[in-house]
Parts: sequence; C-alpha cells; structure tokens
Amino acid sequence: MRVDIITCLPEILKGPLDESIPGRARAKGLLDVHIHDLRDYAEGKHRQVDDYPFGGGAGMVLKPEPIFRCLEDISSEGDPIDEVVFMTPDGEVLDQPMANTLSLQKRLVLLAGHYKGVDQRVRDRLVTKEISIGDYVLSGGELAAMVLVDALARLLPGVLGDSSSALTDSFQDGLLDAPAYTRPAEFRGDAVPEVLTSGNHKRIDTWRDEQRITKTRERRPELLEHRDTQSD
Ligand code: 6GU
Repeated sequence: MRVDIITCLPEILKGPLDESIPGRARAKGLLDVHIHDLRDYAEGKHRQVDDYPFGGGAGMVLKPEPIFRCLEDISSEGDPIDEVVFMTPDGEVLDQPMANTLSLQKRLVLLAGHYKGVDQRVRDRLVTKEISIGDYVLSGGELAAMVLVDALARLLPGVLGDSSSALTDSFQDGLLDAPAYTRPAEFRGDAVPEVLTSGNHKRIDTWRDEQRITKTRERRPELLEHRDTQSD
C-alpha cells in the first residue's frame, strides 16, 4: 500500500512512521509512505499556505492553490489514487470495519487539516472521504493521520508476525479482549486465574469468551447491541 500525506507540519509525522508496526511494514516494503510539505507548493516570498477566512471569524484557513498543486503533482506518478482522505473532526468516525475496508486499497492520500480548516473547494473538488478519529478536537490532522496509518499498517498481509493476530484483536469481532497474564504465575500475592495454567484449551477458550462478553457488557454495552443487530 502507498500512502501520501499532505501536511504543513511534516516533522510531526517522521518519528512515529519509523517505529513500531508502521516502521516494520515500511522496512518490509509492504507500506510506502510519502510525506509532502504543503509549503513546498506555496507561492510567493512568504510561501503562504493559509489565509484569513472570508466573512471574518477566528483562525486561518488553508488556501486551495497549494493543495491542488500538490495533489496534481502526487497523481502524476504511481498507481491511480483510490481515496483522497481529509482528516477532520467533522468526518465519519474511524472504526475497525472502516480500517479493514481501507486496508484493501492500493493507494491513499491523507490531507491533514490545520488551523480553522481548509477552503471548502478542496473538500468539494478533491476530497473523496472525510475521517475523524473520535469526538474530541485535536490541533491538527497529523496525529489523526498517524492513527489511521497505524490502524491500516497492522492489517496489511505479512506485517504482523503471527498472521492471525490482527483478526483476534479487540473489535475485530465486536468484543473487547479478555485479560492477559504472563509469568510469574504468582506476583506479590496475586495469582494468575487457575484456568489459564490448566493446559485445558477448551476451558481456556470458554473462560476467555465469558470474560470478553462480561467486560464488553460492563464497559461498552452498545457494542453488544450493535453486534446483535448486525448478526440478525
Ligand atoms: Cl481527523 N482532526 C482534528 N483536527 N481533530 C480531530 C480529528 C481529526 N479526529 C478527532 N479529532
């Protein structure tokens, strides 16, 4: 998968993409990330990427010209672009099914918004999908773009060591994960649940299923309801 990220703060993106799962996916050649500094596409002595909003109001708005130019440049090489995604708190909220679907694409462009937003003509003419990572406001779309890239990278075939592990995650089947333990079997007076050291895999699976349902009911009951209506 190739992901092009358009940003006016490229430095934010460099560190996280070299580490962890996205770093591994890139090292293995399964994920190709290109970062584009919007300022390189801005004109004039001041290389201005934003301007005051027409009609007044607080905050600056990203100008259309640098974004159009940057996207034209990006589209002129490589595979066709599948989606141009604008990262914005008023987009569709990212969830696991959306990540699964997007992970099947060959080429994405992510536009990280900043300041007060972006000129509406960019959204009308260039953007094909708008994504939020949750109901809270970040100061820019860069961290949200990193969250999305991480969620996608770990779904790409061959990225995770154990190829089944992305599918057994919390949320892949709409339930939260069961508690996990490792050695020592007793630590400062707290023992690992007996079933996990019993060697009886049928009992272990039953225990984990029960734990997952109980935890989901306690913490995220709406996930259970959603799951019931989905399987109807
Ligand atoms: Cl995608 N961008 C910003 N600025 N804030 C957010 C977000 C995105 N998703 C949640 N909050």
